[in-house]
Amino acid sequence: MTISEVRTVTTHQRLLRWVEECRGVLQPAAVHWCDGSEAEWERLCASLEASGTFCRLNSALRPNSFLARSDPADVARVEDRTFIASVSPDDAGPTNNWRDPTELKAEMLERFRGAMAGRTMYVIPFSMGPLGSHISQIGVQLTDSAYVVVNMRIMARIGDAVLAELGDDGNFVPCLHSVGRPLGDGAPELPWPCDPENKYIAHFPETREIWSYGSGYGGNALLGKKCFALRIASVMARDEGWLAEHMLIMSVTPPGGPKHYVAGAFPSACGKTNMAMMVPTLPGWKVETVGDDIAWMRFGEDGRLYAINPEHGFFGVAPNTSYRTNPNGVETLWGNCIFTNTAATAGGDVWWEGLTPTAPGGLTDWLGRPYSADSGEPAAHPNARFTAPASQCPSIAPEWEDPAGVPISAIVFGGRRARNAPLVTAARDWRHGVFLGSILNSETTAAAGGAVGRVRFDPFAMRPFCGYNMGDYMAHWLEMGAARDPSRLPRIFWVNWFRRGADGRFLWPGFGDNCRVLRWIVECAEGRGEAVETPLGLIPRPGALDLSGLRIPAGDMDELLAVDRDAWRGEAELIREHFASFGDRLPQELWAELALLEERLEA
Ligand code: O2Y
Ligand code: MN
Repeated sequence: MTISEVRTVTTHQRLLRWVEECRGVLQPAAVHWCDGSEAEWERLCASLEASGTFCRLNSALRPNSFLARSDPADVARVEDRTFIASVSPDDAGPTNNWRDPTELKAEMLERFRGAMAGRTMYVIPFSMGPLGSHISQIGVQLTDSAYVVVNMRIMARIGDAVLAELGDDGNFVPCLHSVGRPLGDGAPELPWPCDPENKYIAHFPETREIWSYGSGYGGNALLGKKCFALRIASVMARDEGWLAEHMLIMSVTPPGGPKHYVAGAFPSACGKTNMAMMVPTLPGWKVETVGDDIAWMRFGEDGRLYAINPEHGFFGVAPNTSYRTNPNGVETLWGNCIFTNTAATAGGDVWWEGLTPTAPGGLTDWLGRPYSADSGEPAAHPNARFTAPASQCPSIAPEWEDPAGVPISAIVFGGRRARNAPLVTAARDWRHGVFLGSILNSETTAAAGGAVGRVRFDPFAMRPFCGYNMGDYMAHWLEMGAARDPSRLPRIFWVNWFRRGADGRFLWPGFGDNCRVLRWIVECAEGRGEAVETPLGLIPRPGALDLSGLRIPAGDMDELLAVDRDAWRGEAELIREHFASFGDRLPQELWAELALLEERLEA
């Protein structure tokens, strides 16, 4: 294809030049501009079946759906191969892997040279957020993976409509991706091509570019998600005065209204997708889903913070998604889905641990082997995923694609803590809320490997996803709330669903009963939540949490809400170390908040 042939697709000169330049380096056999149509989906899925990447599921059980099994060496995001290549190492900060951008580009160019030989280079114009929203952004991903194209079609708005929106000179983030396995010289095609020994997930924040090489999986390869919507967007948000956050967005409506919108940041393995799709246990209360992973937020002229979900689908972790933990999640998956690394049933459907209490007979595991429960191994990979259209979620909010966004009443930070962190704490004001976000932490679980129960700070649940120095990021949060009418700002909270008693039992039932905490949160947002002071923040006054229909012993409730002074003196020491790791990039206001916490602990 020559440049004149593609002119019919777009007249955007910068885009055409970039595609041509990349074609020259990557040397694909063909270039395909994705139009995002149903016919294109069908063609690509058929080609993925032919290459052995996809196995079509039984159409009677799960129409228009496919199972992919990845290379066992390409099963998750790779944080140690994720780079922030800012000009100065200090601009990447202590939580990121820094590389010099010139050196990294030279090194990666050697990998990219000829990397698409024998393959098609797909050009995917995509919009993060509804087309036409002033909060949305456009990207263009080049990839040699048809699997990536069909996943991107679910996760983002792609194709001709996006090119139309881009026009002749619209701005876009260039995202370059290759699985790193050229075909040629007799190299055989593989069901899951990749270059597992040489993965690079690189971000160039100053030039707002993404280069990904060697992996075909999830966050490494679907570049609109973590790479663009969080790492690069966080930099854009800093520069342009908005927020790009690792947050779910949900609505909460009491009987008789009014509807409130809540955004929530939780580190991995804390049940964010389940919470976004919660079925509330309080009679007459309604929860709807706007997004399960990412929120982009800008202040409106009325002084309120408006959020959109920049995504169009869910890339959810399958294991432990069940009718008990997330009925709306399970219902979302009725068809039009891609499953990656789940087990397969004898009847041509998918299965994973936790979906049903026991494994059905005749399973094939995620590696394609006959499964035996006696093996002690799981049938599905623990990071097995579903890619599902958000529109299919029974709890999706009718306004989830509103280009104006939804006004946020409350922001909730949550971690997994067996001890010390109360069920819910309200911040006194924005600055104190930013402090609570900055000290967000979670205990490592057995599933994550390494030491169990070790506290890991994950400020704002953004540790793996902030594209710049986390100290500057905290300063940006402070600045966003400064000089704004406090009565229009969202109230900020910290929650912990995972506190355990001395006997190791979870003290709080969680799941749909979390709406009881949400009830208090929206009451606080309306200025009528009844609260008492603790050194950490405000907790519900005894009796202020609606526990009707629950049988929780009073002693358990006391323990759930307790702020133990001795334990928090220890926590304050850990916070001091955490803050010190950011050196002079840690805003003084946060040191001041720590000093206030320490003072209150001694009062
Ligand atoms: O392992 C991956 O590539 C996916 S990671 C992911 C996917 C969806 C939502 N959140 C995450 C995450 O790591 O936070
Ligand atoms: Mn996430």
